[in-house]
Amino acid sequence: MGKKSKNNKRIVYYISVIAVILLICSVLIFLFNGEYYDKVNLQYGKNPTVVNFSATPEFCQTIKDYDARVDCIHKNGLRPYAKSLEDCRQITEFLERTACLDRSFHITALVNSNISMCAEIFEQRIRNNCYTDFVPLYGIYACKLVEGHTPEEICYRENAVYRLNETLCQLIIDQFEIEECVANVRSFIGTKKLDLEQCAAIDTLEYQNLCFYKVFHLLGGLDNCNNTGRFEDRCVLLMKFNMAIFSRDENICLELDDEDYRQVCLRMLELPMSRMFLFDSDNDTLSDVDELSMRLNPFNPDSDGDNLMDGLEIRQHLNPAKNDTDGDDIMDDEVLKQRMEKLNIE
Ligand SMILES: [Ca+2]
Ligand SMILES: [Ca+2]
Ligand SMILES: [Ca+2]
Ligand SMILES: [Ca+2]
Repeated sequence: MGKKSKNNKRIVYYISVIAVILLICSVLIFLFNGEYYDKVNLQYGKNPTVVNFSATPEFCQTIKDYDARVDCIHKNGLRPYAKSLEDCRQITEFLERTACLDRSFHITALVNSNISMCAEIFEQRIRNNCYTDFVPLYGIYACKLVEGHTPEEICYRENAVYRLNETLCQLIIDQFEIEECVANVRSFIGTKKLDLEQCAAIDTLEYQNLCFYKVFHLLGGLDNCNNTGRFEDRCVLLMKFNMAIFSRDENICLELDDEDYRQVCLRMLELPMSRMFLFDSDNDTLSDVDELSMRLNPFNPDSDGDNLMDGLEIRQHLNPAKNDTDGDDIMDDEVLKQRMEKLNIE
């Protein structure tokens, strides 16, 4: 009897060991597959830095950074590859070697959960992205390693978004960035809860739009817009616009109820895929698509007529849809003039 139970114990032990090995293998396959990487980045609403994984065209189009998007489209469908550090070191051309090593360090750091390896990355942007990718594990410790003021703030924002906790946005110094961060967190919460009312309550129109878009999509897209109550029109508009762009179907553009959306849609179909999301019809440095999402006029560089271009207002943290952002009876152009004079004096 004793021998039998000893044998049983041994079998259970071997089965457990095999199960653990299988589990580790599947995790590694999952990580190397790149999906983890892309999803982690997307999850934070951030541009993936490495996009040569087997991404879908839809995924590629969600990447904001122009070069990364083009790269993604070109490489779409190809198997991912991250050469080993040794292979990278064999490359004679300096830039190519550095890029290869950076990519390899980045992936190896993530796969081995080794944040210190990020320090080996040559290019600052990729190095910062590497640190930021450790937010889920290390929280703001990862942000502290990021170099430069803006990337640090972006990292804090990602930390807040990852934890779906808007109070963490207060780590950011700039008031405008705090508001962006809060809107970003709320947009993720709205998406997670599939709560359209929550989306509607977001002040920052860009994030409000993003929240709506994602929830409509998750609720079943165009076919289910009739279940979205008072948001039905918006659902139809966003889903149809999206469908027209991706199927490059002019007829769907023409069905759009909103004049700006219709015009931008037709315009986009005249452009190659790689340019259509960046195209800026009125040259105010905001793309047509961004203007739609902020409900600005894509064909008028100064939507609110206060003599300041839409793009300039965004960069100066003024409201491009109001000629007096804070309602203190001092017009935005005067506010900017005063700021400039102050800078000249100091
Ligand atoms: Ca524009
Ligand atoms: Ca404009
Ligand atoms: Ca303006
Ligand atoms: Ca304004």
